[in-house]
Amino acid sequence: MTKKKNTTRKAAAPRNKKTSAPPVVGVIMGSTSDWETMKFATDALELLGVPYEAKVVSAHRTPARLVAYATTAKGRGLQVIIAGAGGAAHLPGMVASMTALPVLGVPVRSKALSGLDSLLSIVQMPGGVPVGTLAIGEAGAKNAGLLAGAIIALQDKQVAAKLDAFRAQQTDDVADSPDA
Ligand code: RP5
Repeated sequence: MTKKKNTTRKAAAPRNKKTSAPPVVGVIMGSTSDWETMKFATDALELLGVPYEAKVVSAHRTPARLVAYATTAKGRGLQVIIAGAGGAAHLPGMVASMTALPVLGVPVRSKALSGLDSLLSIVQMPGGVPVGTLAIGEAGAKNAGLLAGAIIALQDKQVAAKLDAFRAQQTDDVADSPDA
């Protein structure tokens, strides 16, 4: 049977920046509908010059893909995984259960509960299987990208320099007064 393509969501599919360097950060999400949020993570990684890959891996709809991804991630050279999901957001926790790599979880804003369900699903991990949980939505995705970059920067001077420059610029951009 041929697979039916979901053309209505084509524009929202994760994009992988063409780069010669192998990815060190894996950005995964439960659905193409999460890409609108998760692209803020990859934007941050691009800003810091961190090679990444972006994939759709659903804990509920593609469990075999999830197992394959999580169990091969470290061997493929990934150093950090950012996992975003919404609603009953099992993806970050399930990935963390199958790899010792640091996993950063991004709660995607859900239609029904505005992402509070996603947040609670991701943050309440039992002691022993950590997921570093970020804020709901775009800010969480952006910060996941920056945090992954900060982890990579511990052993990569070029990424560290870009991170320092970003932080300095952010500080410089703050006005002295509200009407400046
Ligand atoms: C979750 O269900 C996904 O992470 C997404 O946030 C949510 C809705 O998915 P779609 O119905 O849009 O594919 O698994």
